[in-house]
Amino acid sequence: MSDPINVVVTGAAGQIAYSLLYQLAAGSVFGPNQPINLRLLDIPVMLGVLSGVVMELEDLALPLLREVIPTADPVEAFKDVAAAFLVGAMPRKEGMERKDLLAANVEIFKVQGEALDKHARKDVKVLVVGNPANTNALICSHYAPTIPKQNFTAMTRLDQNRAQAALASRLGVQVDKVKNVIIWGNHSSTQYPDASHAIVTLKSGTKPVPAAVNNNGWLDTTFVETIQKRGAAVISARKMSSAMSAAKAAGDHMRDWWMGTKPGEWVSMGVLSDGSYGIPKDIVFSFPVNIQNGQYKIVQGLSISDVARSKLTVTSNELQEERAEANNVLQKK
Ligand code: NAX
Repeated sequence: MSDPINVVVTGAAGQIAYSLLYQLAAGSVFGPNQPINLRLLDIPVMLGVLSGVVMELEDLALPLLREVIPTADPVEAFKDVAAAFLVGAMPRKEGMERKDLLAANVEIFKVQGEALDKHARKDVKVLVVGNPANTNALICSHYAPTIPKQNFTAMTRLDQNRAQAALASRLGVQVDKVKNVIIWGNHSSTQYPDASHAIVTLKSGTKPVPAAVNNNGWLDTTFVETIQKRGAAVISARKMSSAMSAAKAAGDHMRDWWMGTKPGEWVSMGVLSDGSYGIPKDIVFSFPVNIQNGQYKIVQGLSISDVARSKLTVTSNELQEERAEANNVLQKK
């Protein structure tokens, strides 16, 4: 058994955290030999609800879960954390413009970036789930200058999981038979789910997904739009946003970052662009990555079709606009 690590979850009284916390306590993310101390951050008005979550965590009776601290104080929450799930964010209310949402969140992620900078381990792995996730991750890293920029990531794994499941369903295979589908860009409706480099294992052997689907029209339109709009479809049916699947994806993202990816396989993560594939630098953009020893590398050398290039431009333009709006808000403060 290793020594326990501190793990913080923000928005800990919310619905994604409710599913995520069990995975963390059960060892599904950091492994069966890694005990954890949980730091649960929410806003003061939610501390009553959070105390119920703490009771349930105790009642799980799971040996890997050592200490649980519920708090509304970012200093206490971020103390010596090795991993941070930044789930809590200001939700979009009716009539709220995108820039109002961004303004509210910029402030939250500035405060949390500063707290991480002062109190977290310098090798902390930060996963931003709260929306707008990519730009929130960028802001957060900006306010944590002593932590390497590559330690800040945004979640597009739910989009990847959705895309993988949709392709498996189309091909009539188990979901784990499909690999290497890519989510490029922003976790928003401009994201580009790209199946052109994906592979599928069929009874007859391994095949490129485009050849197995044999319908580029479907792959370029219906498939892309279904994944882009999947979040909205869940809200329309459930009257609440995706939570179980979002929590599972957050666990997948952190587990792969912690444990690594298998040879020849990649996963998508929102990471600071280094200019790969002609994407502007200094935006948090979802790329395919390989991970080894806790370090990810953007997969290089993939071919980008003209269709893909135009979609990458749309989503990177949106991220540049978000960054400009966020900077605007911060300069006014
Ligand atoms: P909930 O509204 O159920 O929970 C959010 C929690 O965050 C609340 O308990 C709230 O009090 C708390 N909170 C607000 N401000 C906080 C602050 N400053 N510090 C700490 N906690 C704070 O939302 P939930 O369904 O759990 O969703 C959380 C976030 O995930 C939202 O921003 C949502 O849009 C985003 N999502 C991101 C996804 C992704 O793929 N990146 C997918 C799922 C989800 O939509």
